[in-house]
Amino acid sequence: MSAHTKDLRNVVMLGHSGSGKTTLIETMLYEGGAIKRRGSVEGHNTVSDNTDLEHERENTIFSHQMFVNWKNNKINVLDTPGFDDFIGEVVASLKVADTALIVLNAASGVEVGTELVWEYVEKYRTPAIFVINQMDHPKADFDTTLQQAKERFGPRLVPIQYPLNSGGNFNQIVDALRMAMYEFPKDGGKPDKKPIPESEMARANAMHNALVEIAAENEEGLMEKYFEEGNLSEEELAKGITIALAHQQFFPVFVASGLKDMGSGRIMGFIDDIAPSPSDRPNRVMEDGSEVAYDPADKTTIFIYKTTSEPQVGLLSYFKVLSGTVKPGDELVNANNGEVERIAQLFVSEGKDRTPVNQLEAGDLGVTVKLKSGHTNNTLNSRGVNRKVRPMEFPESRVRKAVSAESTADTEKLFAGLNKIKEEDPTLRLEIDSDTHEAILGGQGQLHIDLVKHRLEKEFGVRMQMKNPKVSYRETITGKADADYRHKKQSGGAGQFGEIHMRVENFYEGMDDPTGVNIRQKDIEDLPWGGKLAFYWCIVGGTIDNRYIGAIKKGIMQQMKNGPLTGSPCQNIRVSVYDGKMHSVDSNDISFQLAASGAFRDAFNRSQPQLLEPMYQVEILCPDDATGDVMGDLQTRRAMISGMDTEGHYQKIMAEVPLAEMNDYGSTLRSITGGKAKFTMRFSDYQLVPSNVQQDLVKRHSTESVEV
Ligand SMILES: Nc1nc2c(ncn2[C@@H]2O[C@H](COP(=O)(O)OP(=O)(O)OP(=O)(O)O)[C@@H](O)[C@H]2O)c(=O)[nH]1
Ligand SMILES: [Mg+2]
Repeated sequence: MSAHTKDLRNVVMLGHSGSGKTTLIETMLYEGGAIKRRGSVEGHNTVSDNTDLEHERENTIFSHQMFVNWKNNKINVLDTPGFDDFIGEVVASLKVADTALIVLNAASGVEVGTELVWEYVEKYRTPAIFVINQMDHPKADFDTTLQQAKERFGPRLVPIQYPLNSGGNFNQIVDALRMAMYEFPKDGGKPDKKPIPESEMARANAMHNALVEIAAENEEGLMEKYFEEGNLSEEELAKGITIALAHQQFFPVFVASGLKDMGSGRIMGFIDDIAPSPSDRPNRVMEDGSEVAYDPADKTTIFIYKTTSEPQVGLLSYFKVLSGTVKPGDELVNANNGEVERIAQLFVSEGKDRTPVNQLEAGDLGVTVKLKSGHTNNTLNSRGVNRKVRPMEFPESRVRKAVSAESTADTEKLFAGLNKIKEEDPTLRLEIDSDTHEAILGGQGQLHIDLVKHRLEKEFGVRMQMKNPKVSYRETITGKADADYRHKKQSGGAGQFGEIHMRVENFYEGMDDPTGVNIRQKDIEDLPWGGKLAFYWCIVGGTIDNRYIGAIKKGIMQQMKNGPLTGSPCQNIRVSVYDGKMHSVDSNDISFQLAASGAFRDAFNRSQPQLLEPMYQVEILCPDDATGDVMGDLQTRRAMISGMDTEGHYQKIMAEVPLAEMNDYGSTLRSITGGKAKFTMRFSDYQLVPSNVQQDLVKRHSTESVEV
């Protein structure tokens, strides 16, 4: 249950939804003796997919940590969801894995989920093994799948195996590393190892030679020997490809049917012999640039990559031991918040179950409970050590919804629940929009957000609503105008008097100072909502006293905060106050504040006011044959296409799209491409709203008299 560092293998299972990851893991656990019976996803009894939500959907939603012993090693296996709504689980699991097992469905080839995980495998530089799975499927096509994968992921993808048959008859695999043929019994399990049929020798030899070359290229001395003798021993071959795999020079391809229990044993054997143990991986670089090796004799450091909670238990913190050996009773200091934590109990995870262990060495994965604040991305160290792991970065939200509760009591429950769920799910964002004052929940997709709502209602008993958020517009001007404004009030008591002459213009960086006026004071200020206000005080001869500058600015800012067009904040405006009048008795701060407000509004309305809207840079990856539909849909969203690129049999489309047009984009994209596309979006800037859209928005604001 616990193993030495060099005997550990940490494997993360990655792939498009439905490629068969969960089923393949179940088979691996069964073959390794970790379970006595194989469960199935549809039977709701697999070790991995073990939550009610997963049973309901028959998909993996959360990552799960399990292990299986194979020969001398302990293989920790992390299952991940294939739906990109749950990409956060993939990011976190990859962070602690030393090898990725990328599962391809032989009946559907490279899918968008494969593309997605490949991006992260490359980013993290994780050694990766491909499995062409579901070879028993009636539509399984090994050659096409392999060809697509090679086209997309490059020549470093080299098959170790190929099947001799497929579909319902699938039961034979030729292995070009072992130079043997595996023949499986009808119900799978342990295969017979047989000689490769004569008719297959040419193909098997060619594949074997390709592997020998990879080995020779990656280990000094082997190349010479290879040239001299024309072959390498089995150990030399293993040594060479171990290095090639560890350095991402080589991505081996295996063949399997997880469902039929064919091929998983050989994959585990390869993980055992060839895949890197944590100590074979490069040292981990900490936030401050220092390095940590997976040394069980060093001081202890653990990194929490995931947390969950359980009703009777509370917080569960899943971690990887980065250094030293952790034991129950250890006191560790959280480098992120200074909290001293006692590791009261130490477990290894077996899906839903946990088994207590006495220690875990560097490189191993485990779980502990009831830490005071052991959250995702936290590093815990022995006293006197101050290592901190660079935090994982999670992708930007792709769906945003305004959330509100149905009563005050529900509001409290809503935010308590959201904060709790957010702790477990770092891809979830919650913010209060400072313009619209709405609580905005950001997630990775409609399904992601729907599940959060489901949990809030079911687990936290919240009655709530979710709707598309209001868009925060900005206002500016494109021309210039002057306005004279007098504020005067003389109804009993003290009067009010202030008169201001001002000019407003569109402001831009590097603009020349105004001419024809005497500049006495100049302030260029950043506005809290973005953009600038350039304020020029050009009063001569004391027509307005300097002491009113503050009040005048306040009056301008009041208008700028609630712009004249739609009540949205104004930005990038230059105001020059160049004349006015004051009254020796009636003038005061409030008079000038109101005069400035009125003057600004008048001048603003006459200087070609313009609404600005937030634009997002959207990047879409879709199969060639869906490009027309995706582009057609983008056109209805006022998108500006900024570039296109080819990636294998996928097209990458880059576009600038107004946020107002991005509502429910993920669902639309999914339906027009049959789930074969993915997208990302990030804020780019504010741009002018087309005049017809502006007219509608202004009209809506004036008739409804609400903020748009
Ligand atoms: N024919 C065939 N079907 C398979 C095989 N492996 C899995 N399946 C089926 O494919 C479906 C999806 O399998 P899963 O194991 O849940 O796939 P997954 O990759 O874990 O999917 P996500 O959790 O959604 O990412 C199930 O109905 C399985 O029974 C296989 O080797 N052959
Ligand atoms: Mg799954």
